[in-house]
Amino acid sequence: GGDEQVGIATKTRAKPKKPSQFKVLMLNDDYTPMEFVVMVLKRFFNMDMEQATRVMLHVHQKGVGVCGIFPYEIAETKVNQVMDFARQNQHPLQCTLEKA
Ligand code: NFA
Repeated sequence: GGDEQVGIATKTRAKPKKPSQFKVLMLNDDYTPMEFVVMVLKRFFNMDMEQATRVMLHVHQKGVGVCGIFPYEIAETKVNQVMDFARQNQHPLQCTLEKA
């Protein structure tokens, strides 16, 4: 018969694409108390006292530091949680995202 299905080859394999990762960065400022930053790092990034203190001092001395690396939605949520918590406590602490 003349009506057989003839078609072009179609690629069906999905490209194995990793979900892109985002760094959550914390920025230094002159006003947020060191103890508050340590509390934020413990509360939202599950750091212990030693890790939190090390990251806080790094940000204090270098101006910026990495709190963690997460898939986009989680990184976005962390940034919002930190910014809300800082605002509620009237501290100018800033947090942002950067593609890893
Ligand atoms: N620089 C702030 C202070 O001297 C402490 C701080 C550290 C703020 C890290 C923001 C981020 N009180």
